[in-house]
Order: sequence, then structure tokens, then C-alpha cells
Amino acid sequence: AQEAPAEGVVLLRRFALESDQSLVTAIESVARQSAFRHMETPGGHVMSAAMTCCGELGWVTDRRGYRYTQNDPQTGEPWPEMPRIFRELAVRAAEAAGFPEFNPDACLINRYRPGAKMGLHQDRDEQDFSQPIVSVSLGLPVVFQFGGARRSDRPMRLPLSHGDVIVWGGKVRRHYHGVLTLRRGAHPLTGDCRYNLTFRKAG
Ligand code: MD5
Ligand code: FE
Repeated sequence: AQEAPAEGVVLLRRFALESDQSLVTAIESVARQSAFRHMETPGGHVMSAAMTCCGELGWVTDRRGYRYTQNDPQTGEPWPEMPRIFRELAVRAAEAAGFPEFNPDACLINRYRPGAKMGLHQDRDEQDFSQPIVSVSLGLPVVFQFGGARRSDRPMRLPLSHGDVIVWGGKVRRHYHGVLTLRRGAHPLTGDCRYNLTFRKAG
């Protein structure tokens, strides 16, 4: 079942359901090597979502700005390898959405606990905007907001739940988006949190 809530957005409901247990196990394994942390924005705010990364490149923010790095600044080591099950899922989803050549080199993992949110922003630290972003939701449900090319464009609301995968290609790739505050809850697989994986071709 494929939905297209807007041009360039392909929503694959429950696409990740059959591998959910292995995906969560792989997240835990990445996090043992590069722990979840609350990063600081250039403006001095601490993000309410905790983050870690895997793949050749990882996204970081600190007082100096946003960027992709080869090493985890917290360990000084390369980011953990992208688990095969991650890559396979992302490539299959991109293929289903019409991007047969997708070859992600970065996966950002966000962990939201109740009270955490992500304000409207654009993802524009990647080199090639013709490459899609594949996002995977696991655990507690959330309301996702996606807007337009300008921050002032009124965002649409899209409820996302466990296993949902979205491929963001074309011009929406650069649109403003965010997630509303996560509500309290208990998920059998993730407990009190929501994970989001975003696969990118960053370099
Ligand atoms: C999340 N993460 O649910 C979201 C899912 C991030 C982030 O936004 O940067 O880590 S990614 C959703 C996305 C990506 C690219 C474009 C658009 C949405 N969009 O046009 O709405 O943690
Ligand atoms: Fe984003």
C-alpha cells in the first residue's frame, strides 16, 4: 500500500514491520559503540531528541554549526558501520519509490522520549539534493509536520506509527518539516520512545 500525501512524498505504511525486531536490536548495537547524546545547536539550544549515527558519515551539531563528520566527536572513532539490515531496508524503500540507485552513506538515528520534539527545519547539509531521504519510524506514534519551501508555508500534519517508511524525493526533499511533541506511551518493542532512522547520501 503506497500513499502519496504530496508530490515527491512516498509513504510506505508498515514497510519496516517485518524487520522491526532486528532493526531495534541493530539500533542498540550502534548505540553501544556511539551513544545517544543531546547535541547543542549553533544558537546554544540543547536538542530534545537524542541522536547517534552510523555509516561513513554522521551528522553533528555544536556551537560551531551543522556538518557531517567521518568520526564520532564523542569517541574520536569512525561512526559505527551501517548495519546491513538498515541498508537493505533503505535501498528497498527507495527502489519502491522510484529511486533504484540510492546508496546511502549516512544514517542519523533520532530517539524521542515523551516531551521531545523537532522544530521545523530543512535538511540541507548534504551534497546532492537529487538523492532522496528515506525515513523509518519505530516505536511510539507521533504527528509529523511537513510544510513547503518557506518556513511560513503552513505545514500539513501526518500521523506516523511503528514501521512506517517515507521516501522524500524531488522538491519536497528540501521542504520544511518537524515532529510535534511525543506523547507518553508504552510500545512493546521500544518502551517509552520513538526512534527515527534517516538515510541520506551526504557526501
Ligand atoms: C524524524 N527527522 O521524524 C524526522 C524524519 C531529521 C528529521 O527531520 O532531520 O532528522 S525525516 C523527514 C524529512 C526529511 C526530508 C524532507 C522532509 C522530511 N520533508 O520534506 O518534509 O525524526
Ligand atoms: Fe529533517
